Amino acid sequence: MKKLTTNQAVIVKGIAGQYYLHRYEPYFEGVAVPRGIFRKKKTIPLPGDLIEYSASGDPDIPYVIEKILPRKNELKRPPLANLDILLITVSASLPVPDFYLVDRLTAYAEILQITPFILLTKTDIDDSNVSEILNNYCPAGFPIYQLGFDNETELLRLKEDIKGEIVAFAGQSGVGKSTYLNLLFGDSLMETGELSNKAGRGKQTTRHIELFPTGISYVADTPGFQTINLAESGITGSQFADGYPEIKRLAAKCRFNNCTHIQEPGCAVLAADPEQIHPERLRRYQFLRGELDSFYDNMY
Ligand SMILES: Nc1nc2c(ncn2[C@@H]2O[C@H](COP(=O)(O)OP(=O)(O)O)[C@@H](O)[C@H]2O)c(=O)[nH]1
Ligand SMILES: [Mg+2]
Ligand SMILES: [Zn+2]
Repeated sequence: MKKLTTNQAVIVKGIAGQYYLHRYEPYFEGVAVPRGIFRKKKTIPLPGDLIEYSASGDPDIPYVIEKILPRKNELKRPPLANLDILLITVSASLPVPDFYLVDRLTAYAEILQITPFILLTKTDIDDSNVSEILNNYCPAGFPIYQLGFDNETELLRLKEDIKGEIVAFAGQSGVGKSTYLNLLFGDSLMETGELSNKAGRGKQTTRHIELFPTGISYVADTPGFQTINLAESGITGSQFADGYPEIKRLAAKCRFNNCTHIQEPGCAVLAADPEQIHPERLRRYQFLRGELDSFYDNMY
C-alpha cells in the first residue's frame, strides 16, 4: 500500500453513507461523510479507498472526504478497492486441492494487479501433495508459504511479507483460512472489535465488507472468494492468458501474436518444458480458456 500523509487515510468500512477512516502512522481514526460532489459524480467510496480528508466542524461526524486517490484496482464482489495481496489458501492434506479454483484465483489476482500468495496449509499432517503443488505454482513465480502447526518460521515470514498491505483470504472451505487469520492477527482482531462496535450504530443487518486494521496490515473480512466467475467479472480470453505469468513470459516467442496456446503451430507455450509451465496447469488453462472463449462467442 502507498504511504499515507497526515491528511490521508484508508476507508475501512462504510455504513449508510458514513465512512470509517483509519491510518497507522501517525495513528488516526475517525468518521467521515463524502463531499457532495461525490454524490453528483456517482462515485461511491469503497473499503480500501485511500482518501484525503479535512475537518467538518460537526462533532458527530468530524471529517469530510475531500478526494478519493486513484484506485489501483476495484473489485465488484466483494466491493473493495486497492487490494494488494490475495492469500490463496490450499491444503496439503484434506480437502483435496481444487487446482482449477487456485488457477482461476491466481489469474484473477494477476489481472487486477493483486499479488497472489499461495498459503499451503496442513503440511504438518501430510506432505505428500506438497511437491505437486510447488511444481504447479513455482514456475509462475508466486510467493508460496508452507504452513503447518509445526512451522513458526514460515508464519513469521508471511507476517513480514504482508506488512502495510491490504489483504484478503481466498480458498475452499476447510483449508484453514480462519485458522491462519487467527494465527496471524488473533490478538489484534480482538482489539478492532472496538472500532467495529462504534461503526455498528445499533442493529446492522445488511452485509457490508469491513477491513480490519490488524496492527500489521488491513485484512478484509470477506467470505467472497471461495469461488470466482471469470466471465461474470468481464475477463476476456486474452486477459486470462496474461493472468499466467509463466505463459506471458513464453508467449512473446509464439508465431502468432494472438496465439491462444491451445493448438496453434509454432506455439512457444505448447513447446515449453515442464519446469517452465507445469503440464497439468497448462491443460487446465486450455480448458478454462476454451470455456471463456465459448462464453463470449455465444454472446454475439
Ligand atoms: N494440523 C493442521 N490443521 C489445520 C491447519 N490449518 C487448519 N487446520 C484445521 O483445519 C480445520 C479447518 O480450518 P478452518 O480454519 O476452519 O478452515 P476455513 O474453512 O478455510 O476457514 C480446522 O479444524 C483447523 O484446525 C494446519 O496447518 N495444520
Ligand atoms: Mg472459515
Ligand atoms: Zn502460444
